[in-house]
Amino acid sequence: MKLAILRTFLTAAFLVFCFTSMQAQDKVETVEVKVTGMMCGGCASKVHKVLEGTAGIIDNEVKYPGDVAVVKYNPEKTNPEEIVGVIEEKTDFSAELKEES
Ligand SMILES: [Cu+2]
Repeated sequence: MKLAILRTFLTAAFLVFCFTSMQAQDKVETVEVKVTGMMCGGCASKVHKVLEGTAGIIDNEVKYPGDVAVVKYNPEKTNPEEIVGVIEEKTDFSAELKEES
């Protein structure tokens, strides 16, 4: 009888643990930024490196040709406007948010 209670308690504790560790994970959102002015793959990798070094950005892929940066970020640490600002400030290219479709 006691064993059954203990087992129930352990199961419940385990589920709570799983739930809290899921909650603790970083939130991730994705934004697409149109980057204008890139002339080659080297330009794209420059933008990539700038984004890589920016706080709150988890992952990013800069496409050339295509002229778009797909940026995964933590919405608690940065936002799309800031990401656009960083590209404009630290590279020679212009950036703007892609229209949501
Ligand atoms: Cu280039």
